[in-house]
Amino acid sequence: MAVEFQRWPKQLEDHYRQQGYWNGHLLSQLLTDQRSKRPAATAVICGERSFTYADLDKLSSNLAARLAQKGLGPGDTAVVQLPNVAEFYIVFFALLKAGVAPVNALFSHRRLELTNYVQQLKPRLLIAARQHEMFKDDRFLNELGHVCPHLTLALLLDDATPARDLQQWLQTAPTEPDLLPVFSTASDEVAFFQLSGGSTGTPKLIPRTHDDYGYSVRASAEICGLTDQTRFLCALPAAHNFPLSSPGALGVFFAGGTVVMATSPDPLGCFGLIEQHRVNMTALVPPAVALWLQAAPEHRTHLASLQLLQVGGANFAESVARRVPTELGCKLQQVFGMAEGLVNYTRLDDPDHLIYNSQGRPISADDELKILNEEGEEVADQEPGQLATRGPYTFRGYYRSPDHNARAFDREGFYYTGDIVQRTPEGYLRVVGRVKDQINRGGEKVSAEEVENLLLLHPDITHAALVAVADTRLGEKSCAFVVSTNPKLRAPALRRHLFTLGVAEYKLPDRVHFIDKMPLTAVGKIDKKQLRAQLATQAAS
Ligand code: J2J
Repeated sequence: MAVEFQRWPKQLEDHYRQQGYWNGHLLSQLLTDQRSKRPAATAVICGERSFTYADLDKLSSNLAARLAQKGLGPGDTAVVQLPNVAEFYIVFFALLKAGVAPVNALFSHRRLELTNYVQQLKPRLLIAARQHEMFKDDRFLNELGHVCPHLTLALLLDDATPARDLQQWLQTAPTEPDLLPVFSTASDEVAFFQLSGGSTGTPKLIPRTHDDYGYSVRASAEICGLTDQTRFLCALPAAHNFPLSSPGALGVFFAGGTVVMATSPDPLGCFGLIEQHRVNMTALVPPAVALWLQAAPEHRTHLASLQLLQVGGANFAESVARRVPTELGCKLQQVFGMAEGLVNYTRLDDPDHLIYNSQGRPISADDELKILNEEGEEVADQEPGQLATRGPYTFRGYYRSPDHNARAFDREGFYYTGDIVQRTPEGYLRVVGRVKDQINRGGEKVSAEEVENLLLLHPDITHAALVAVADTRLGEKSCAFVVSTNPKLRAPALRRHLFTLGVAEYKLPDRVHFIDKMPLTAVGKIDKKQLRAQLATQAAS
């Protein structure tokens, strides 16, 4: 039994294998290879604790074996939510070894997101942390059990009862390992689910196979020059595609280096870790870079070991990009990627104009790109158009979403990214806009439709529209326009409404405008262009 997903056409699969992109390895082999090569080397530093490759391998094997004893294996799924701690990787490898496909929720996700993942995947296993407000007691756990009766096993970081405590499951080897069921997973099956930034009413899950994800990790590690000397600071949420795979922690493990965990990108915490652990590389979103630049003058000596800063996830102004080498004392690499697949990098030896003024070029010679105008025709170099792509590590369909997939892909299997880009004569991309209905809040993606639907659940609201508004710190913030039947309704009550529904805090509208009626387009849809124009005029005045 395996998890269902949309495969690549056979001809492309054969081509990807012939080219060596898909090498037939499971993702867990990244770890088992290093366990053989350098068991005593440090793989992860997490606060006062440090884990060798042998530790990571043993702890993840313990958990994998005990899950297998419970009958979990290929075809099973899991919902996992852990903060930036070493256990995030240990659990990830354990599930890969057991053949259980997890979705790794962000730690900022709350009741609504987790319930949705559980509804979609119907997992038998949940792994979470008691430190999260949702899991302070068992109420939400029980609720999830009602939503999904399959969910029979919950393991929690820092649980008081040994039977449910994740640490116990990691530390204790199975009693009769010889009796373990032997499962086999194929490398072209789903390894795990990535989260889409989303532009639809409900969050979408992205199936990623061992073969496709493994290729993106190995190729990224090579492009970024990772070695066993790499000491990577994971300051973004560990589950996010960027710090996980571009080349991220998995790339570092592939190269035999060390990942240092940070709880957030906060400059002061990170600068201390960089100095203490001689970190030489990290990945940030643009708003965090701005904070680092602000803090750097007084703390420049802490950053002496830092050689490479990767920046991606949202628009990065050229004027800020140019300050990185002089003020932080390291090289800059721009990264334009997406959890759906395609990742672009500026190369380490690129000329300045590309490093500062482009978002890089694709990983693979077999990443196929089309840049299309509104009529669906390919545009010339330098002309803006929507980016569509297919390739050896770009997925072919969201999990169980046939209607949305019919819109997100064309007949040739190209995925429509919703990003407006320009291609330079050198074949590099510049991200210049977006057609998808999403707000990019400094790298955190908010689907307008998702928040609008939640606003409309309020009894006093008849119409709602969420649009982006320019913000100096985050690049964009969200602004909700609402039509209400209750003249006394105020923004705090609306935010409370959303918060009570259990949505992640970053999705709450930063601003709320009450209006009498929505502007409509000729066909009667809400005219978001006009709403954005209103905001722009207000800002200008
Ligand atoms: C402008 N917009 C960007 C950039 C992503 C590496 C890096 C980032 C992500 C990521 C990732 C951008 N400039 N440099 O998965 O592996 C916007 C685009 C894109 C969307 C994807 C990775 N880099 N973006 O951000 O799935 O709109 O992945 O389509 O979170 O972020 O978001 P996400």
